[in-house]
Formats: sequence, structure tokens, C-alpha cells
Amino acid sequence: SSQPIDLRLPTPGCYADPIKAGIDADAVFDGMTEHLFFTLGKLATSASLRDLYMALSYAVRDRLMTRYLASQEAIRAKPHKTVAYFSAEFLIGPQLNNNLLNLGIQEEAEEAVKRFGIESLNDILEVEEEPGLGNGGLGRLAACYMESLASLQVPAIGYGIRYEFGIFNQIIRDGWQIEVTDKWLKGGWPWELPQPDESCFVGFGGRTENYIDDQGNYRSRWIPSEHAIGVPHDIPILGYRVNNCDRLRLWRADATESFDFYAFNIGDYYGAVEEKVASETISKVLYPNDGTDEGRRLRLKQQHFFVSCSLQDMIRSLETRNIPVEQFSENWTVQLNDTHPAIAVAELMRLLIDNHHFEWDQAWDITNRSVAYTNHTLLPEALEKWDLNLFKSLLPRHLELIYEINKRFLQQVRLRYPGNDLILRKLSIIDEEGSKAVRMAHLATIGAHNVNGVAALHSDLIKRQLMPEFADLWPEKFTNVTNGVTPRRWVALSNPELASLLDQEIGSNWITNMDLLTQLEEKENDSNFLDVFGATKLLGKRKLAGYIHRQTGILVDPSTLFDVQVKRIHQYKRQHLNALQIIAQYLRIKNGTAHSIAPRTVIFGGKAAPGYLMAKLMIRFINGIAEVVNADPDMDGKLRVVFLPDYNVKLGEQVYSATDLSEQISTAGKEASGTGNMKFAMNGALTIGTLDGANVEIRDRVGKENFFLFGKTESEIMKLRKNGYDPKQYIEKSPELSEAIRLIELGHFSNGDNELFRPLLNSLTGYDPFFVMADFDDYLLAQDRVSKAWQNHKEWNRMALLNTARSGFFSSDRSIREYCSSIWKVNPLEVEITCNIN
Ligand code: B1N
Repeated sequence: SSQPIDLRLPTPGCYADPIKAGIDADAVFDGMTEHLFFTLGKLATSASLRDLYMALSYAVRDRLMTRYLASQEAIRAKPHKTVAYFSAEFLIGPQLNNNLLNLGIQEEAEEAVKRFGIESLNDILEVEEEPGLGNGGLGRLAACYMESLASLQVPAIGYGIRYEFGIFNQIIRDGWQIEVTDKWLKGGWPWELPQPDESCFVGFGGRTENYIDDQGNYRSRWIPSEHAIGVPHDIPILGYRVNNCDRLRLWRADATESFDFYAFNIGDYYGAVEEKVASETISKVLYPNDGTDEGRRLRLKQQHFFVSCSLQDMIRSLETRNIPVEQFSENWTVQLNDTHPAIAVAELMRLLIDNHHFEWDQAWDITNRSVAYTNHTLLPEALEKWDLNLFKSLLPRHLELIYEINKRFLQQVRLRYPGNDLILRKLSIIDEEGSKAVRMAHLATIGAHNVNGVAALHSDLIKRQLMPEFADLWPEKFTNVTNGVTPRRWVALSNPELASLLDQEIGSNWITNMDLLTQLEEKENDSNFLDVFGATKLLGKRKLAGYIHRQTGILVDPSTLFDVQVKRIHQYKRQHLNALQIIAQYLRIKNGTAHSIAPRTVIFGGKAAPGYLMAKLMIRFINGIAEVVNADPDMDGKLRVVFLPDYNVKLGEQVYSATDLSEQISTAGKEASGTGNMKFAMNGALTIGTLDGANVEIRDRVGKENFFLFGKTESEIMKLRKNGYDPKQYIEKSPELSEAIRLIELGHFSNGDNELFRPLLNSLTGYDPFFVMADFDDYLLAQDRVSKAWQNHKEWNRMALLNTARSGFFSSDRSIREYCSSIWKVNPLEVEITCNIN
């Protein structure tokens, strides 16, 4: 007998102790007290804020377990197709407040912590260390998608790596970025459940051999020379006010033997631990690259490690439920988050053929039906290619299988395009131009039944520019799913003032149905409402101003226009375009020609890949400008420049709600989608941006009159490049640009050092690969329109409101619904809490 439960009540008799399942303030308080005492060994009287954070987290985690176990039990009881989201990155951010929100016990927790003498729950939330297991948009997208899957009641598991060190912490010293190791596990992290009993073996290196089995069948097998063990660490992902609680399963690499006993016995202690150290290196650290490939052996090891563990885990789960492996694709759908897990195509074939003795055609059918691939970038430097010799030495059996996949595929191409050798070379998985390499995007595209881009323009460019021959061969395989972000974290948690205003005005259903926000359009001419809407923004800006002061010592005025660019630092994202514009405004103020410019606080945040020298120089450049501008009394009340160190999810939560102007200024055709752009729009920031990525769709939806557009289109950029682009022509034509550049050359922003920014200037005035000079004047004009619009606050607030009202499409719930119906073919599975288990 199963019966639905009221989430607001304890669940007596169900899996857990009734006291532990209780979610009123008394029960949360009791849970904290117990964990302080028994788990942390502390008395309430001597508990630190961190102790209280840990105690509350454990108490909340306890309250997830009923739903977590019931969700797994639901799948065990009745087979149901489950999403396996494969990603090398999951940037999940702080967990405590999200779980409180989704459980519906924020107020109860607030009351419980007050009984420990804490003024506000915020003081405890502050303490949480976030797992930085991702670089930027790609990893954060995976986290939003997991949250939406659970909220939409779709059975899902996220598979990835439990990096011991995530993305580095960034400090700024003398204007430069310094990278500091991210020891996120140091104080113990309460949200993960290690499951050592479900560990998996993974091989590397060695050789392959052919043999004849007992039935006389001719077979191949892999004899690896090394092994590692993957130990799963599970993180519960609770949906919003539902019983469904999905899982993020991250693998930690362990050595197979902690000691080599022979070496140990002959007295070689260091030699004995060497192999252990090598195995455990696999999950040591996240590659801090965003949008670039890192062609390192260890990275390929990481990819194979987590993919192999995950596929073995999925097959084992079928076996334990007595589901034949033949039915893999009816029970699992695998989404490859970019090509980082693309080895899954070969690994699934290997497991099916070598271990489960499937025939090729059936194995291929299963693989192809199960796997789909999302492409996240067109940048050539980000398209993964593995040197053939490296690949062969690490994954010899996979290479054999890839050759066979390629042979069969190329035969298909030959039949379709007789006598066209060029197309064979273009489409082959093996790159034969120069030194040979395995093209992972080709492996993924051939192995998958669907390939999607992440915004309409991007998906179109995949078909027209990146893979035209593949698109011609399989037109129906190529689709689009525009990215989205979860309104739970990016509105409800990060902008509580706006959230409660929305609750008041349109009721609280917007949080799971963002299309309801269009009801706000009725308020666009309601002067009082616009004032209130503006006031919520001002609250966010005051909080951010406080944070800026504490972190950087810079005093900023919350009544100025908060103009924000937060994202990874990259030439294609063009933070230097923004920086040059600041210099132009600075010069106008200095020259007394700044007539109607809005008083601004320009805020930057973001990390540069440690090996990306130009991006690091861009950070130095911004800080050089900030130093001059902020020290000049002529700029008081007119211009401030802030570089916020260590931009991460937690800081993002403070920034999106406090922004008036969102900078989305990448070179058209370069930003696949962007997702920060969506978070800003939802929170009522206006965008200044190019027609790139999802900006195009944001502008279409919020209305072109509520968006500051500038810059060349993707096709104009292409034309410029083809006709021989010369940045110098643009510089000569633009007095303000010339003057800005002259000032940098003179060392005005580097204490007279006229060498410091030379590489940046040479790039901009020489090749200018991202057309900064070509877009500068139009950008400046758009900034003038921004300044003008800011003069009329009422009008600004109206435009901001329309941005919020029309941003519902960019909820990740919409994206996930699209994946479910058009790619995964999965349905929700409602989880009921039943009381017949004990
Ligand atoms: O993925 C995001 C998009 O919104 C961004 O536009 C896009 O730049 C980003 C190699 C990447 N593309 N490629 C990467 C990350 C790490 C790495 O090692 C490439 N990240 C993106 C979500 O779709």
C-alpha cells in the first residue's frame, strides 16, 4: 500500500526514524543538537559557526534520505528509463540553502539556528565551502540540469569525477592573478555519501590479444598493464518540493593495492607506494581550462576512468535488477556533455562485445540508441584530438574498436559519395593531416543518435561550419536545445527580495513555471510597482557594495549603474573591449566632454586558465585601469572600476541580483550560448551585447527595445576575415580609440611601464583575432545609449521588469523538457513515499 505524504510533515515508519524525518523547527534543532554531540563531538555551548554549519547540514542531509532511498527504490521496483548525464565537470555550488529551499524548510532552519544564539541563517550559509568541480558555463550547466531533472521528477544520475582539488582559488596580487590550491575537502564535506561496496575496476595500457573461448568462438580481449579502483561518492540532488531525489555519482580513484608487497619486503618503501600515488593522481585535480583542449595523458586517463566506472555501474545496475543487458538502451540514456566523455562510445562497445559477448551489430545498435552528444564550442583549440600513439599506449583495445567503427562508417560514406576521397579524409575519426590523432567529436557524432548545440545560432553553425558533411549525411541527427538555468538557485536563493515580490504579485508558482512571469507585463506602466521593483534591485546592490568594500577596500555607491562582466577571462569574451571603453569614458571625464554619461561602477570577475598568458595579462590590464581611475578625484561619483577576486558560484549568487547592466560582448559566432546572460536577464538586468550565442534569443524574447545591441554579426565577421581584416583602419578612423591606445602605450595604466601591456596591444593592433577594434565604435555608441537610458529611472525599471517578465524561456526546466521529449524519450516517475518497507 502506498500513500502520498505531506512533505511538511514527518514520515513516520518510513525508512527512517520519525524524529529524524521531522522537518519542523523543533526537529531541526534536535537534529542539530544530536549531530553536534554525536557526530562532531561538540557541546552546543562551545560550537563554532562552522560546527553549526556542519550540524545543520547533517540534520538536513538526514531529512533527504527518505526521499533519496524512495527514489532509488522506485526504479528498483519497476524498470524506468533513467538519464545518465556524463560530465567531466559539475559546478554544483553551495548545497545547504538549496536543500533547505527544495525541502521547504528555510524558515524552520532559521528558527532552529536562532536557538543557538545565531542572528541569521545567513551567517551559517556563509561558512559553506563550495566544490569547484568545474571551470565555467559547461560545469554549471550540468548542475542546473541535474536540479531541473529532479524537480521535473525524472530519474537521473550524474556521473563525473570527485576531484580532490577543484578549480584554483584566485587571489590578486599587484594586479596579477595568483592561483592557490582549492582544498575544498579539508574541513570535511557533509553532502557526499561514499559507497565503497560499489567500487569499480578500470584498466589502462597493456596490450590486446585474440583467443578462442570454450564454445570455440573467436574473441578479443584487453590485458591492461595498470589498474585503478573507482570509489563512488554520491551527492543527493533533491527536486523542488517533490519526493524525487536524484544522485550525482562522482568517482574517486584509489590504488588497487595500497602497497606493492614485494617492493616493501625488500625495503623499498618509496617504490612500494609509487603505484598507489600514480593511481590516486587520476582524480587529484580538475584541468583548469575552459574552452581549450589540454592534450595531456592524465586528462585522457581521467576521462576513461570515470566513463568506464560509470558504464560498468550502469550495466551492473541492470544485472542486479535482473534486466537483460540487451535492454540497456530501454533503461538508460547517456548524454555526453561535450567530448570529454566521448570515449564512452568505444568503452560501451568494448564492455558489450568483450565482456558480454554481443555481436558487433547488436552492440552498435545498443550504443547508438543510448548515446547522445552535446557540443559546447566551435573554437578549434577546444576540439579534442588525441595523439594516436598516446591513445594506443593508454587504450589499445579502444583504438582497435575505433578503427573498426571508422572502417564501417567510412564504407557508408563511400556508398553515399562514390569516388570522393576528400570527404573520407574530412569525416574520418582518425586525423591523418600531420601527426595522426583521434578526433573525439567525430567519434561522438558517429556513435550518437543525436548531436545538439546549446543555442539556436550555435546549432546552426555546427551544421553550416563545423560539421557540414556530417549534417549532410545525417540531417535529422543535428538538433538544438537552447541552454537554461535553474530559477531555484538563480532567482529564489540568490535574489530573495525579488522572489518574495514575485510571490506577492503573481503567486509562488513561477518557481516551477517561469512562463507565469509574463503576468508582470501588466505592471509595466504601474509607477508604484516599478519603484518597488527598483527598490529590490537597490537592496541587492547595497549588499554587493558591502562585499566589495570588505574584499577590495573600494567604496562603491549603490545608486550608480552597476555594470557587470563576470565569466571566464578569454580573448573571445573580450573583457579588453570593456576595459578600452572604460578608458574612453575616463578620458571624456578628464577632458570635460562627458556630458550625459551615467555614473557607473564597472565590475569584473573571472578566472584565467593558468597557462593562458594573454588572459592573465587582461586581468592585469583591468586592475591597472582600476588603480588609476579609483585614485583620481575627478572620477569621484562618476566612475569606479572593481575586479572581484575568485569569482565562483557563491559570488555569482551575490552578483546577478545586484546588476543593472549585463555585459555579453563576445565576438559574434564565438560564444556557443552563455548562461550568465540568462541569469542576469531573469534578475532584471538589461543586456549590452552582440548577436552571439543565446543573446540572440534573449533579445528576441525580451524585445529589441529592451536590449542594447551592437557589433558585427557572425556573417559580417566572416566577410571581414575573408577580405583581409586590418584593425589599424578602424583605429585610424576612431579618435577615441586611438587616444585610449596611445595612453596605454605611454604606460599610463602601468605606472609608466610602457612594456607591460605590449603583448596585448600588439595583438589588438596587429591581428586582432577577435575583432575588438572593428566593434569598438559601435560598442561605445551602445554604451552612450545605456547612459541615456539610465537618466530616466522609471523607464529603466520598466525595461528591467520586461526582461524579468519575458525570461521564462531560459529556465533549465524548459531545456530539460526538450531533452526528455526529443532526445532522451524519458518520462517523469513520480516517487511516492510508502510505509511498507520496515
Ligand atoms: O559551455 C557553456 C556555454 O554556455 C558557453 O558558451 C561555452 O563556452 C561553454 C573545454 C569547455 N564550451 N566549451 C567548454 C569547458 C572545459 C573544457 O576543458 C571546453 N565550455 C563551454 C554551456 O553550454
